[in-house]
Amino acid sequence: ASSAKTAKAAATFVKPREIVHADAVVALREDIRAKLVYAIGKTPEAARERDWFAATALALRDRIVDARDRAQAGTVPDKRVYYLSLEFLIGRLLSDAMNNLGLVETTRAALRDLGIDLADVEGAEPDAALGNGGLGRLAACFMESMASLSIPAVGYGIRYDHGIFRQSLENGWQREAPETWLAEGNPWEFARPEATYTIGFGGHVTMTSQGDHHIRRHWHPAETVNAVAYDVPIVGWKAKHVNVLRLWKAEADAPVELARFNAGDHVGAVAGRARAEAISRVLYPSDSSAEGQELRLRQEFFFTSASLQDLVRRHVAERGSLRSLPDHAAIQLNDTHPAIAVPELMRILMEDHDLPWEDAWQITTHTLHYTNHTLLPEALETWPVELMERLLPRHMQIIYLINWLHLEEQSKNARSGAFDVSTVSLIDETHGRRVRMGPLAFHGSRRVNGVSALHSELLKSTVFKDLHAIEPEKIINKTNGITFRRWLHNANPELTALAVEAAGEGVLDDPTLLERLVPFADDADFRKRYAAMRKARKERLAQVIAERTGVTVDPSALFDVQIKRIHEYKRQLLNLIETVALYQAIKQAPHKDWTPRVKIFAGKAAPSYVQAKLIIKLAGDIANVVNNDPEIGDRLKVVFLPNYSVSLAEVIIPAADLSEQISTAGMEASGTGNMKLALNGALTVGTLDGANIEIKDHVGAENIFIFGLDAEGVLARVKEPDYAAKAIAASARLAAALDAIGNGTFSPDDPGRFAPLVDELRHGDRYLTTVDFEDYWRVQREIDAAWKRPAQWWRAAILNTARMAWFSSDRSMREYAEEIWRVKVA
Ligand code: B1H
Repeated sequence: ASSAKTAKAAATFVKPREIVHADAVVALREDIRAKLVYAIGKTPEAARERDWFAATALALRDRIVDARDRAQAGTVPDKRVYYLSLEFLIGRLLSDAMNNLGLVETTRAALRDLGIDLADVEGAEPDAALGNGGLGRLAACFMESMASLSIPAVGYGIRYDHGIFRQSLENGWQREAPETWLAEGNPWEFARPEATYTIGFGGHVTMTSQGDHHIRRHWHPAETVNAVAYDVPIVGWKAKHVNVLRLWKAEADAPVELARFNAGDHVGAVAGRARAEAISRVLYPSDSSAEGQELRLRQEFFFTSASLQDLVRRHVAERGSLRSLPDHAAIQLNDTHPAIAVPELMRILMEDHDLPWEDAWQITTHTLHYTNHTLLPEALETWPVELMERLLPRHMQIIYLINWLHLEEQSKNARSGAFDVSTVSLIDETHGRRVRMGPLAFHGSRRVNGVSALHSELLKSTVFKDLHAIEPEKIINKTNGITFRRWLHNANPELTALAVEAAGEGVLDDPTLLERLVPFADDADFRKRYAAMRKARKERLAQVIAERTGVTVDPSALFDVQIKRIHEYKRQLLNLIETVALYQAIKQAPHKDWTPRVKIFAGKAAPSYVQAKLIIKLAGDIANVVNNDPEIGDRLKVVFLPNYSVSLAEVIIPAADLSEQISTAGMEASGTGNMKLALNGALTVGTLDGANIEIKDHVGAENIFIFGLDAEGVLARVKEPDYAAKAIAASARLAAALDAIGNGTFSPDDPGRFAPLVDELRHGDRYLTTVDFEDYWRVQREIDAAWKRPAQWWRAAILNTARMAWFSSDRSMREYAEEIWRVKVA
């Protein structure tokens, strides 16, 4: 709580834009007091910060409900969006709620009257960390933007008891502990036990003849689990609209098996309950790799089936016939995790609503849409046919029939002569028989989108090449975005105040007005104040670094930030090798005028990802040597901040001078941290990958540092034999850095510790780290030089802020609404 307090302290000296009405303060104060006493059951004297948080959240939740009833009471929207996602990384909701209700200063004043500091209350809220990284955070930004644009939408996901694990460092090694955000309840949610659905697993399928050629099939699951709804209201900007995030909790239909209990088997009587409830117990902690376990498939089907049953029931209640479903519902599948929606919607339409196959297919393929988030082969989901047949026998039959009709169509189709049907089949026969969820989602959807311009083009030329040839209109691009309410207004109130001063209040509603900052980039006084804003944020981050790592850093040094999941393709290792090379260069020329840098890393590794965990250890070992070398002093510091989270990102991002976006070109589908950092005025050092390319187009090539091979260059280089050995032979600097890492310079207690990392670079280097090293070194020295010209540096930083408006998730959501969902935006 203490560092959250420091992070928020600045808000007190920003002049409030909000008009604070004394009677509104009194009303909120009394509501908070009443919630504390009657809903939480505590006296103000006995209340802890966590209790004040819950009371404040409950009082604000009442106002969100009032806003919803004012805006939407009794109205049936023409069309709703249903966003199905296994992850929603929403983080803390208090500042979102206050900001969008226009009650930040009112809440601060109400709590002050009660003798409570708002910053402490904010710090007491646990992050809702129901996601791994970019994919889950994107879903959260999209929910906020849909509410702000008054797009009627429901987000559907799982109410995990345990979100992404808590990371700590033990001697520099990552340790995982369970995360417990629900331990003290969740004041934002409404339990809706009346919205409970039965989810089946296993069992068998029967056939009944309906006369003539009509055969009906019916699934008889062997096992059933209940899905119980919990609703979190999501309030949009200025409280003009409220949507709901509906999260499903798994419950056993019989909490105790009475017969076994009565027979004396008290433990066995509750075993089924544990098995059922395991489904919503924990988020799978893998980012960008598919987890092939049975429980994961159960999670996917559980939340998909519950969500489809819920929206079908709502549609029938409002409209009667399911034939009009595509006119009133647009379902977005966030990656293939809910791709089982294709056969499940077919099954519901045919089995529960008696529609013939052709009609069910027409409805399904005009209602579903699919977003792809990755090209990495290890992340493309496939499920063994044997497992699907055992867990979802009816769905497997439907998939077989969809595939048969699809392949028949292709063999009839003249154009198909050009390719082998096995490349478009929904079943992969090469690694045992497996269902390919990407092609299933593609074939069952009306539109398929990638998440950046480059990524969408690569979808067409690589993973979906042949399916794209069959339906060339299906793949479209929708570049990702971020919500400016959280990532600018809430995370950086000082920069927001500067933007309002320069561009007017309207910039809060319409970020394209940030363009009005462009002329201020040439105003020396404005630059000074922009730099002062950054300095204040860096001082606060320095405090957090000191508290959490014990390392003292100088806030006037260049803060160089790489914050994201640890993955080889994201190349934290490239950054660390450059760190070692820089360390060696400083040691060789200690009297040179080096630009002081603080290299800041944060991010979690999947618990089973051995190389990623070793990279974290390497960062810590390098930090120990570099930070304690008296010859280095403040010229280079290295810190790894543990337990990266949405709330930690909110502290780091406004304090960053340099944003590391250095993935191997063609591998990062988009990135969204890159957008948050550039919006807050960090200059990007990056490859031509994902959305970096579009960021460069917007901020201008002279205001970003691009290096390395592009995606085409990568494709060409991997065909050259021994590319890594050649790159190492050509760079003495690289060779020396690798030698130091490999020979135990940073791990004298275990000299061979990092051999696996170095050997992989020397003999494989799938991510072309060695190949891009020299150009990365070159551009980093260019950055050192640029830091020494502050007028130009801050000019470029201001131009980044001024030109990032296009990356608002409001723009993304408007594009989805118009081109995919065909829903009206208010
Ligand atoms: C992204 C994932 C992902 N792409 C599998 N793919 C997962 C894949 O649990 N799993 O099995 C979880 C997550 N996540 C990210 O999506 C991309 O790497 C980013 O580049 C992109 O910005 C983000 C949002 O589109």
